[in-house]
Amino acid sequence: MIQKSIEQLINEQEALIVRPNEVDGNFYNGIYERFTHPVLTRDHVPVCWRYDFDPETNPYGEERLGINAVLNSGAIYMNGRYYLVPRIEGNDRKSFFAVCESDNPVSGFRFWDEPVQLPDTEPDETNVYDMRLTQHEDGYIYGVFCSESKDKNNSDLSAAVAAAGIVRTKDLKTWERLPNLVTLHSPQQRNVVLHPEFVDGKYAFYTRPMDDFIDTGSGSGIGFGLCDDITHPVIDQEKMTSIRRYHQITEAKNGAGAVPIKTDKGWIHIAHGVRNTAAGLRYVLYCFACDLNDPSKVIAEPGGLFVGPRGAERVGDVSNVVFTNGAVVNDNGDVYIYYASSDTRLHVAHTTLDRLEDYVFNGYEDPGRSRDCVTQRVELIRKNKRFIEKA
Ligand code: M1P
Repeated sequence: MIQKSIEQLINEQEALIVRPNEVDGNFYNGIYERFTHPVLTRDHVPVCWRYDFDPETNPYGEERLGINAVLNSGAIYMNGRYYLVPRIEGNDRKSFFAVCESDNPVSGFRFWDEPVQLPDTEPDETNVYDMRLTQHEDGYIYGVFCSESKDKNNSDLSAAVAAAGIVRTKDLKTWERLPNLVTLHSPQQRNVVLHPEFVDGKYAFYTRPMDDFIDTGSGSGIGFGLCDDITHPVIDQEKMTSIRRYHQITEAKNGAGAVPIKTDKGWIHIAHGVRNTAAGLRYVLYCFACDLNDPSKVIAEPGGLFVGPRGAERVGDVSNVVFTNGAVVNDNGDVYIYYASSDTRLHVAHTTLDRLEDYVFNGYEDPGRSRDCVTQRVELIRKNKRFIEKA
């Protein structure tokens, strides 16, 4: 039997944390770069969160509170540093949050000493996950996350209710919990994102109306609603923004992802779209932009997927999934998109504001039918001829 010492466990983890993360040279699309290694995995979670180091109570040095996955992460850039608040899922299936910090956007992320202890104001809440971090113009950093409870009105053991939980902080250390968001016309909510600016003097949320815990049912896409008072958050009207469409990547469902990024041309969203397949649901990322003066209005939506699962990313607890709930822009206009693969580990992709804006505003729209897609592609091939001749 091999029994690792505390020192060995700590040293191995340190080597993982400081490992350089290079751009993956096997991938190129001109839009963004992928990286060789994930930025966070279950092995990055401090060993003292998992092992009982007391030989009296743990003579074999066993992992007592194992971690199954580190995935979907909120992200902010603040004072030259990168902060992630990922979803950490224990072996017991319960998720929780923790703050990780680095001065490097693609590696070196270290967990703070202890996980976030959310104020326990929702007695029925069983699970929490997928926090979006919004640096709001009111001066707070808000965390909006899924607050999941058992559906007491349904005898099915798996029946659950998803709501949007809200916390706020100024330092990522002290968290004030606000009441869960109430949407008067939508029974359930997940993937809710707080817009960073006031709209008509109100707090603005991107929502995802759902009839049920998994199926969005009549919910036709990503919604948008305003609320007067964030300390008693109620949305009485939801307008639709980016909607689901037949035979597009959003057919089964979609949801807002990273907090929208402000550019001169509009608010850029990096969201997820889901379609159903014989192998189960397939999640990919896609982009759209909303009007600067009316952030409920979609003004650009390039067709197709922006990031899809590739190679090893395709396999995990929930295979064939990429998902984002955090992206940051640093002082140089670099954009880092933190995305999880297959609900198992967290990666990063890099682009720049200019490239992202070009992709979103000049990308081709999905024409909706194979016939028209061929026409679109043939036009591109013919246009390219003269450039190939010159090359
Ligand atoms: O398993 C894939 C994702 O499923 C959910 O997203 P959605 O509500 O759009 O179906 C979320 O639970 C997310 O955490 C998860 O990654």
